[in-house]
Amino acid sequence: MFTWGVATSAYQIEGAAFEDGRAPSIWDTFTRVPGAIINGDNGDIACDHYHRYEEDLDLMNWLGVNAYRFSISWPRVIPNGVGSINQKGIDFYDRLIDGALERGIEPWPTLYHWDLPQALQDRGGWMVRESVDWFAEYAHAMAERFSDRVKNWMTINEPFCSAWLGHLSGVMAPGIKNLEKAVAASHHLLLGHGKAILAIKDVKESTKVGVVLNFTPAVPASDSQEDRVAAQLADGFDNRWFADPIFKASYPKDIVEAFDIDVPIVGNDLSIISTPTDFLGMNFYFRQTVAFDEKSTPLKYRQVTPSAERTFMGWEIHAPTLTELLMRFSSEYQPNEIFITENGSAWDDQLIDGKVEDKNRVSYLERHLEALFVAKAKGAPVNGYFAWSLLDNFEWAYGYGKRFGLVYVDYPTQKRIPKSSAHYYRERIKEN
Ligand code: IFM
Repeated sequence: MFTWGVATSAYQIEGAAFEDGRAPSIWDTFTRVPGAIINGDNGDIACDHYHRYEEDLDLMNWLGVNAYRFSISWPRVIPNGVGSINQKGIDFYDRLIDGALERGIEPWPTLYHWDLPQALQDRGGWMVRESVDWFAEYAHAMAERFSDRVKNWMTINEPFCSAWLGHLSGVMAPGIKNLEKAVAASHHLLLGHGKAILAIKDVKESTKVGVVLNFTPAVPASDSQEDRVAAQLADGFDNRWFADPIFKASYPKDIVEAFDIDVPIVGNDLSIISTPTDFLGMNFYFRQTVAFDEKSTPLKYRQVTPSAERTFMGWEIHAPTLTELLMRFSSEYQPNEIFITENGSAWDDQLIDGKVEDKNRVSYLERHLEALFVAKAKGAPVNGYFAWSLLDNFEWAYGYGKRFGLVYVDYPTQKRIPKSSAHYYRERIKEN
């Protein structure tokens, strides 16, 4: 059966940031940094999903999805990151998982979608090697609580963002700008992923465990040799840096050389990182066009914006890239199974007479689903699709101004209004 789902993440929708024993995460801290987030927004209330999860599960039921990808808020269930468990946090996810199952929806939790407990950041966060064991301990504890009902786990969401955006460009929490620290964080995130697989399987061997990587294929701005090298580097930095260790037990040589920094590999780290995953979660939004740029650091290229159809994020819309990516990945890395764990688009949605007619999102969705099924017909082992996102939500450094939901959220009233794209997705699922 094809998996039809929707995806969300804890910090982006839950709210209830200071309730029932939840402790701060690095995002609670980062959103307080002046100028870090557009409009000074934060996730304190977000979509109030913590209190409205029943209504949100009903919406999923109405859509007809058979899977829900969400993330567990680490500081809600283990406020200090390690040590004592917050039972009220566990109770919330118990209710969520049970409520999903009652509606015939499989729960697909992600363990880490960027909200590291602040208590662990204070001890060095992902930059220090101990983070690997903190994460494995957390994974084990969650598997013990939920693996009686959860059949598919995802370890880490988009380590690219945590490592590069959180520790190199600093546009995401924890807001650090240092290549050496970013490289260390990337290695510990990957190692944490490997150890988390072992921890989950230790609780229940038959559980399926995957990782979620975001892929942004790169095309050269021109035919010049320099631009073609730039596209290779962009592919290495964005895509291969995270896929190669997991699927090939090595870091890409060209990027290691270009960084000119030692990756803090110890002993058999690479064999732990490449512990077989049951599936790959692939997030795809857009492709990038890049050009050689002598002055750019740490790699000599920059993104350019040739005229093309773009979303409200400024991201190019190019659905055939999804087919190419799925084909490339299937042959180059040979995962057992692939699930598109995120795909979607932000638009300047307008609520008019109680309706949101988001034709652009419908068209984006339609084209990307078509691209997925072309790849499937050609043999890519892609067995599911999760639309990003169920709801409009807190879009990180962009705050609430960028809406990705199939369902519009009127934040002052927290009213949920299914957009045209929700109706389209519902019909598409029914047809199948
Ligand atoms: O909102 C994010 C999500 O948290 C991770 N993947 C990309 C989405 C859109 O930017």
